[in-house]
Amino acid sequence: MTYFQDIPKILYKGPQSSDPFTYRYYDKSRVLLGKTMAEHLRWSVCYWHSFNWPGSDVFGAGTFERPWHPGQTVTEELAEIKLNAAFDLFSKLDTPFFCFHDVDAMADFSSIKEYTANLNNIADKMARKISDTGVNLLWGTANLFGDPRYAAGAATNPDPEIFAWAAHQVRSMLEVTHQLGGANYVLWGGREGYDTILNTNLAQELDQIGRFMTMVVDHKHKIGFTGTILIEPKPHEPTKHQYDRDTATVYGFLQRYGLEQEIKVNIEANHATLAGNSFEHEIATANAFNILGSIDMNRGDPQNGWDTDQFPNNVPEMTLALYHLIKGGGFSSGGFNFDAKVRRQSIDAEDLAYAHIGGIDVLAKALINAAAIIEDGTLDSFVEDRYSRWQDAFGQQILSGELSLAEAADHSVQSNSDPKAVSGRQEYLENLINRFADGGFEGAGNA
Ligand code: XUL
Ligand code: CO
Repeated sequence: MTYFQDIPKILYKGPQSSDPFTYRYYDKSRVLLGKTMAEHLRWSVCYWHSFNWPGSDVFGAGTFERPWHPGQTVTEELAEIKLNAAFDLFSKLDTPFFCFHDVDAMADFSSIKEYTANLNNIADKMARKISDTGVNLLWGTANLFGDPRYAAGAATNPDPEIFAWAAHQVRSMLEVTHQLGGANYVLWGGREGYDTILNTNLAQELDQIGRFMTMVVDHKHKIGFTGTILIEPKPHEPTKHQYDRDTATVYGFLQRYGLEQEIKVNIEANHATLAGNSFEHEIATANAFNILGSIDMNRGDPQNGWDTDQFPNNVPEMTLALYHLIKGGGFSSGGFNFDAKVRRQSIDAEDLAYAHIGGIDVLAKALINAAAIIEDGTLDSFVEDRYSRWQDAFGQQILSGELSLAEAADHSVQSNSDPKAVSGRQEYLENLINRFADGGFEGAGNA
């Protein structure tokens, strides 16, 4: 008997189903473009929003009454009640993966020794749960932002003793992630930035975090962890400015510290929009740099300027995201982690089920749409055609470095060329996408 005892096992029943405890689009073994839906989506439920957040906000206390609820000290016993409930929900949703931060799952601690002991304790219990249920770890991470000691950053802290505490947490969680067979390890630099530039030495802090990332990568190789190390970009919140503000910025950072072959990105939809980018821009940018690792799936609210971490519900938007994801080759070690939380008034166990059912169904429907766009091929051949002149001899000479600026310029002068603009066909392409993404395709896709 657990908190989720009244939630049935969620099964695929097709688009006509009106039972809210069914999947209407997520049919895990349905094959699209040569892979099953489960293989494409590799989705995951996160511990922190679904099992730790008490429903509090800056104006009020927690609204959720979970049996393992924090607010009191999290004992070993409470941590175990939470672990059982979490794996019960994972199994009922039939999710292949989950994610957690060290402090999400373990009992509270008051010293570095107790931290280590409590983490190892829960890791042993979790290992048994993983083998009993077959729900695997998509990624592990360490919380380097919650404790007051990290107020001025973890790796970027002015105090090297705090850097060392962060090193201990990351070493420990990297080893636990390895022990649990995790597919990736994530570093989100929640406070690796500044609240005011008045007290901040940017160059110093960047060198500190550059060194930290190198140490993490070295340790990964030392212990034989074969998963991928991921940085999760976010522009701000909780700090005014975060150093890993978006994918392009992270790529520049990785190149500067020689880490671009070692670390990829975990792109979060709501972080992308906070940075002033679209979600699909971030995916396409990561593809262009070959650093797409994994995705934290959620959405913001266009009227709110903060990280609302809502579950996705916009199929046309997700269709574009899925299109770019598949064009980039899809996930290898990564997946879609629902870094999303139910609203503060959604206080019941069943609300957690509805949220995940809706989220994965939106992704499944978007995947069906994106596969149809790719199979149709019109969009892909349009883009290919648009650049086709670069395949000609002159284009190739430019790209291969054969021509200087003057030689490229002389080509123009000598041929007396007068090239004309051609239409970018934006509206035509938007109409094309709507043919697949507005639901009109739904019947055909599911016939
Ligand atoms: C915060 C956020 C984190 C990371 C993991 O905005 O997204 O939950 O995903 O630390
Ligand atoms: Co996230």
